Amino acid sequence: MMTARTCRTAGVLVVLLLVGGLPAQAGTLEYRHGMPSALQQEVPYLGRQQLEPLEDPPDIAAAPLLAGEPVYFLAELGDKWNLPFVVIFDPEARGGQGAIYFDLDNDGDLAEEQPLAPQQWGGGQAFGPIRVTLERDGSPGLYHCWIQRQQRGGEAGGSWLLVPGCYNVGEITFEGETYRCAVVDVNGNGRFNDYRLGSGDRGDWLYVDWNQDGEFDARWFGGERVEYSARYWREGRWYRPVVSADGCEASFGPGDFEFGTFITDHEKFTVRFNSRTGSGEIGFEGPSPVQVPADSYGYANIWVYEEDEDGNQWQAYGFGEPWTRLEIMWDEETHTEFGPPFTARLTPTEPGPYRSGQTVTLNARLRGRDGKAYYVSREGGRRRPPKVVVRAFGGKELETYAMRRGGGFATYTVSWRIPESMRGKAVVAAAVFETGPFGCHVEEVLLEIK
Ligand SMILES: [Ca+2]
Ligand SMILES: [Ca+2]
Ligand SMILES: [Ca+2]
Ligand SMILES: [Ca+2]
Repeated sequence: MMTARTCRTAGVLVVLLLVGGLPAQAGTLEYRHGMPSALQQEVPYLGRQQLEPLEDPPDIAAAPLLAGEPVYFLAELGDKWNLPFVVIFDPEARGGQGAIYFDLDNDGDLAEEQPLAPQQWGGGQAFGPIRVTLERDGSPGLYHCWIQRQQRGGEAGGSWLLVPGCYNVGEITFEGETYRCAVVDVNGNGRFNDYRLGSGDRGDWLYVDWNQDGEFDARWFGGERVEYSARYWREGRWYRPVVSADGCEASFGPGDFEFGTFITDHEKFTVRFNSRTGSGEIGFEGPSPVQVPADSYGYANIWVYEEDEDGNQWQAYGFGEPWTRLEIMWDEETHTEFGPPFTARLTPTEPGPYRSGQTVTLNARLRGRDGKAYYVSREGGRRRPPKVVVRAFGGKELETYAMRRGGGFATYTVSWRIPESMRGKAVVAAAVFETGPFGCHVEEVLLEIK
């Protein structure tokens, strides 16, 4: 019989340090579990794993006595090489209240499992707590989670989630200082040390109370959320974060990587790159040049900052396709261009010539030199949509129309009913964005109207 292990006590850690040679700065975190709503008072986000109903029942040894038409799920928890856990939802159990059966010992026998009744939580139902022993890096430990059903407007199925009912909290040492930290299983797979590997993927988080105000700031960048990765950048230096799979230990080691030099012509910027070799996402700030661990990266998110003549701070945020690849080679320089000066492009969704009275849809985007779409905003201000300006060919301004957001990331659109007055004319249309101190080239389109 194995003994389930929760996080080690300080006394046990001392012994392990002598025997196992763990890094001396390894913190020992305390495992907390409970209702997610209660846990979120300390940790803003606990994570989730989306559960998809299976089309066919999985191969199981024994089923519980079911009252209704069951829905089957597989939940991935613990070590990657373990079989997923079988979950059964019986909508008619407990007099029509519904119940969840979770194969706690993962032996395919669900007849032996106790039905879990729903509790109302978070605008839906939550079944739990599920208290399961997981193997993580080969050692067994306790993990608490809930199965949540989110239903909108009484829809029959709804969406199903596995929500962690736990996190680990304690202290971490960084540059000789001690900070409060929490380790969160954001992708809800029972392990606390997953890297984010691509844009459609999620990794786990380490919260560090950097400003020591007793709270974890969940803002995405510049906050206190460390997206767990093999490399971590803070105030111009790189570190090697280490979190154990069970989330009980967290430390920052020295960032003794092989570096290349990243060069761009922006004075102030922030970028996030996905590693294409499986080391997780990294983020760092300019000015250029920056020493960056040698790796093959894909661009994920980019921010460029500039100040205008009146001292206002402006920000351009770029994301999405094209998924540019960037190779940072050891001891070599990599020059790259992104962000402004922008190109403002207006695209009619159907080809001309057009008729007066016809309604044409015009889309506009602001593209950076990397080809990505960008949003531009002034600090403290709102993102202003662009205007479409229509001019007579080679002449004066005829009409101006306000655009609205729509049709994808950083895309604006307007449905333009071509006025009678433009019949038989060739006009020029362009999208005019507010780009503050950022340079912008406006591309005009010629529209021939019959
Ligand atoms: Ca059993
Ligand atoms: Ca079982
Ligand atoms: Ca995880
Ligand atoms: Ca804080």
